[in-house]
Amino acid sequence: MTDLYSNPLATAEIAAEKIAEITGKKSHHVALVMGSGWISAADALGVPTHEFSVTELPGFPEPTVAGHGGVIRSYNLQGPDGVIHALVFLGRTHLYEGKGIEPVVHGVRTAVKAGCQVVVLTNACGGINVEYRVGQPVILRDHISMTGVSPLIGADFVDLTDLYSKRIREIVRAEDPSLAEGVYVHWRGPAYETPAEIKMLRTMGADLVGMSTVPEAIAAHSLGAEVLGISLVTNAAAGVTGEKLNHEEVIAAGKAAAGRMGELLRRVLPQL
Ligand code: 8IG
Repeated sequence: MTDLYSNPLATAEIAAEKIAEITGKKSHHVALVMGSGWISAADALGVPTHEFSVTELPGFPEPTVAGHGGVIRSYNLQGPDGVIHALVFLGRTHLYEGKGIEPVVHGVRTAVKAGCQVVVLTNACGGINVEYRVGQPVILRDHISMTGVSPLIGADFVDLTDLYSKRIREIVRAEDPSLAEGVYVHWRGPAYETPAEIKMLRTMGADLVGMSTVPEAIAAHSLGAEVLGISLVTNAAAGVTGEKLNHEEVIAAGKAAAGRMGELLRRVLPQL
């Protein structure tokens, strides 16, 4: 029997076949995972050719968190060399949901099996770097895993030196040279950090902290896809300003930046 936990890659392959069947597109070229607050940025990509629920595919759990969609869209985007097919996931599964690591990376595995050689991972996060402002997008240059949880099993000693593709980062920054680059920390959550933990993370060289992206980046890279990560700073991390953190603030900051981010993605995706 094939299920997500006993055979994750085979389940991703079946999910990818189902996407081809639903969309009538033999393969997709790029995948985007839209984190909290990013869902409205997807609207700037235009009108999708198809939209369906993740629950139509094997291996995806019901979505649970407010602001996280559980919807997949397929877009045809006009690029310099013709039309590219983009697969857009509105929302994701997080480690803090307690379902284990497999559902967290099932979307990107499915996308790579569907043909995507580029995976764009977006998220909302806290800003550790005191120079960052709420509403500011930051390109991921590298990460630190504070969960230690890997999606890989066995002797899969994959190199992560160029995990966040330098080639793609250069394309993005050519479009918008004002974008900062930073180091993202994966924190399991669901509780945010304490002020003392933020001070520790800053000392370790971290600029951003959030509860996603890192396992997906590793899973996509290990299957041979190139990865771009973009964080939207939606709050100052604990202790940075003295204010408390809340989920509504996150959703509001995401909505405010959605136009700029959607436009950036629309220009960049066909070049990848
Ligand atoms: I949005 O300050 C968002 N996600 N760990 N810390 C962590 N995750 C976050 C934060 C934050 N803000």
